[in-house]
Amino acid sequence: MNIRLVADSSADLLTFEGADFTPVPLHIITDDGEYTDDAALDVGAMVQELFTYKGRSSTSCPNVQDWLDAFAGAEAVLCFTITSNLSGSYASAMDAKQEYEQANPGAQVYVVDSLSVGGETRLLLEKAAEHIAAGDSFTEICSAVEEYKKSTHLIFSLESMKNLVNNGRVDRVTALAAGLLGIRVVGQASLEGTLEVLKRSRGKKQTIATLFETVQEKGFRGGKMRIAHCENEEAAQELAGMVKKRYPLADIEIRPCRGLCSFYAERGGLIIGFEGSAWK
Ligand code: X90
Repeated sequence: MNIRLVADSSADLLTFEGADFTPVPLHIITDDGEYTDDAALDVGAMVQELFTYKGRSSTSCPNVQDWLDAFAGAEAVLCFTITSNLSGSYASAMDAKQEYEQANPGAQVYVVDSLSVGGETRLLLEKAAEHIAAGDSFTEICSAVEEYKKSTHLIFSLESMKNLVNNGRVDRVTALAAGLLGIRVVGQASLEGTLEVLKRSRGKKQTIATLFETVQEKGFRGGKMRIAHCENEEAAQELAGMVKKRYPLADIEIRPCRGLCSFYAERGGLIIGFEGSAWK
């Protein structure tokens, strides 16, 4: 049985080597128009335009039809969404699952609520791909992913939370307590899939040290780490270097954020998914 992997664009993936993979874009909307977070999006140009743009901006998640189009023709689908606590993506994927299974008797769709974004979702996809390659059954693969999710984490550092606050994805009190201006915030995707501020830091060096300290506190001991950055490759490399020095065998990959994550993380942001200890 062929199993298709599907993920919304919060996972920052356009392709997935060795798997039947279909990405589904979210959208970034301004008064001037709309950016679709797909392979055709020029992320750098979008970040630059948004940097000088003064009007309103927001995002929207895939609708049921978008998901149905991605499922089309598949016998079995493993679908990954951004955290259901900050987006409607999971809810519309669940509606699409129901519709697809009704319209295609025998077809199976399993929707994974990543409770996260970016690199953590990517780790879940990698786990699924591993089990698909091993020839495991659909049920086995789904439970392996859910089991793995119990010990994967996501932390981030942000130089601005403007778009997160303006779109109600983090409450104003949290943002103000964190300090909106001039202070970098280090936080995590909480167990419930919300944005939780953990620490504040000043300056680039301190931020990277804080990130390194935080991954270790959360149980990273040299396993997989997936770093995404919004126009901050240098900081991503520095963090990777620090991790490699302590854990030479760590499996680290760095990539730029695509549109959705760039919109919310903003210039300078780092988003890090990694293997740690089990959530308690
Ligand atoms: O449905 C939509 O319009 C999408 C809403 C997405 C809201 C949050 C995106 C966060 C992107 C920012 C740093 C990581 C935060 C992790 C929190 C779980 C990345």
